[in-house]
Amino acid sequence: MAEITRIDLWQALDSRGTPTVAARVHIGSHAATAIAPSGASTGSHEALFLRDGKTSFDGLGVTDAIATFTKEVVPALIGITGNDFFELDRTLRSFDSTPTQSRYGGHIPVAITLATWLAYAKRAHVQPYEVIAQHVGAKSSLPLPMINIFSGGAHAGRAIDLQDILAIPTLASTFQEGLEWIWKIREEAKKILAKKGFDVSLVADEGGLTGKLSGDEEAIALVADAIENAKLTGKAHIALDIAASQLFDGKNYVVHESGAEVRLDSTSFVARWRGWITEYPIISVEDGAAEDDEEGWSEQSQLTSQVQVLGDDRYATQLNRLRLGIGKSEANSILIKPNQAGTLFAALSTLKEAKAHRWNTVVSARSGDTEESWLADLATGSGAGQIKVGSTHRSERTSKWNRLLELSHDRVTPFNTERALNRFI
Ligand code: 2PG
Ligand code: MG
Repeated sequence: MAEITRIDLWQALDSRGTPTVAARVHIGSHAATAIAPSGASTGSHEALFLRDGKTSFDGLGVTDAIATFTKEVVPALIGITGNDFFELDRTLRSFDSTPTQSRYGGHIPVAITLATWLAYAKRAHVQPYEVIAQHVGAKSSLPLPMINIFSGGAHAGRAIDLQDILAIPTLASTFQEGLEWIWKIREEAKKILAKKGFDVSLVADEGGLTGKLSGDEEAIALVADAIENAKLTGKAHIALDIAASQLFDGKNYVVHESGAEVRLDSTSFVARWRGWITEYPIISVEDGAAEDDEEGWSEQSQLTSQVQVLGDDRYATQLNRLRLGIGKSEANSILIKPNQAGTLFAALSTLKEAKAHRWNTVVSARSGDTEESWLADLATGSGAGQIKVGSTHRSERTSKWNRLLELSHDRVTPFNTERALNRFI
């Protein structure tokens, strides 16, 4: 018997101290908990996070949403088999078929579907990643990490316009080695930032360094110098999350150069970062145009042979949106965030479709994340190839790195050696 026998829901806090939903799913005597993460730079196409808007936590509370969901939806989920992700998704969507789950939000369904997976793994006496590997039909492999070094945008009080400057240990031969390389790069970046007079003890939402530099390019140069100082030139490369939706006013992109505001049209905006990829060792660019800026995305399509052109807000882990992107050949990779999709099944369906079209997949945490480590199992079991979790600092980030180190120690899954990303080196 592997059916869901009970579901408990309660309000918890994420890493930003914001209320979120915790779900505990029971399969007979086995139970597991999962907490929904939440973003700061959320896209308009992703599953919604509905908050109560009352006095509790200044409107951010979710207890009313939990009470309604428990009464109206939970009874229909009891009795569903724990590894029948499809049936769980189908039943949840029979209560709310809107693309962004606008009736109940995606936060409760995602927490329940994740907890069901984890409870089922316990019931089946297997590791969580093994359940995912079986569902996806993938060969498990430890993902190549993409790790935040310097933060700006919505994750760091808009210190710079770019949201994330990350490093990838492209030539590392083990996960441990890769993690240590990035740690070294972050230490070198810290030294440079300290010399510039910034307080390096403060960290941004995802544990990265930050500071009000003169502009984006100074921050990119800082990370490039850190790679060089760590003696990792050619072995580690830079990834950017431009999070361009945050900079777009519907017509122009508003960025800052030495304190002055500059307005750029789509072509000039993409040309701006295209210049950076020729100058610096950048091999991956996420959300290089705003989510609905068709012109910007078509500009980027010309760069798919040069860098990993990665879509986050643009696809919002939604299958139909990914299909549109594949049809236009406007990118070559997608970020997979379970809470954007609203259920585990939906996230895995999007991941499978991307892989079937040979797009790279990067499983990603949110800026408001939790102490849980299931994301590491999700990335490993699905053979996603890459993972993005934030920096090497803060427990909600290290919980994922530490789980990957555990899997690495157990030597049951190899480190991703396919490295579809390496063609951009
Ligand atoms: C992103 C994520 C994670 P957020 O944009 O990729 O870095 O940020 O969760 O705020 O959307
Ligand atoms: Mg992003």
